[in-house]
Amino acid sequence: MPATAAAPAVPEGLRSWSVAWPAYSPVDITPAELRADGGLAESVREGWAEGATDPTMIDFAPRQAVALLPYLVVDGRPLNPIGRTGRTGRNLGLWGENAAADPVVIADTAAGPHVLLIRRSDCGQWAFPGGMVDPGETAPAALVRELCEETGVDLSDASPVVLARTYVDDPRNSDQAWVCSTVALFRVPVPLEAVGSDDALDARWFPFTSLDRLCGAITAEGGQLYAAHTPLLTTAHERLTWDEVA
Ligand code: RP5
Repeated sequence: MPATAAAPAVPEGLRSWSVAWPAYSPVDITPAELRADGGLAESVREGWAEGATDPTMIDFAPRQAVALLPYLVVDGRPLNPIGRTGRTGRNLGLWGENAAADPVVIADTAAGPHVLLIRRSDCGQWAFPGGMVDPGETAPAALVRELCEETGVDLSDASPVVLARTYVDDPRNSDQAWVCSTVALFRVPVPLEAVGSDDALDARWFPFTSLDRLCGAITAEGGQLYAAHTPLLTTAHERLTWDEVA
């Protein structure tokens, strides 16, 4: 993940696009490799990102029709459905919504539930072994592909439970490009062997009797939880608690 410039804080009352804010001046987070004046780097031409440097050249109607979260397009520009972020431009593969898939893999051990996380190579933080849904791919297929690519764990025969289709507060989000994810729960009886690979530096099972316990285990070894996944972990833990009492 290329470094993102510090964005000006957006006061809660000015977040909505329906509130006028003439002085709004978001910081442009487009990295050099996605800029027209950077000539579009080789990696872009090879396909990790779409080549358009101007979102107004894109027909968003087909994308809006399949978006996880509805969004508006005004003057040819897609508008982040949660409102102003303080950042403009694009630091993701697509303008508008970038669909991700995040597998929450839980091992039900005698010592309580453990969750499988990977250490991201871009920021070094611990996160779900998720990733972007490829063009033409379904979210269920992306869930098992990303899990297998990043940890070596193959759960292609499992039947996951979808926990959420939700916005992700990814640090690469801007007013015109953002991440939404299909988050699904996989339960396995024992911690399966997991090895960090692809863009994961490491893969590890962490105790998940509570979010505090998980954070404690991560910080005890000098690590950090990927903050954008905290709300997703909360949802997952609520589901585990619900399954226990149901
Ligand atoms: C997060 O980034 C998503 O929740 C998903 O885990 C991940 C997708 O981006 P890459 O890992 O492909 O960079 O926003």
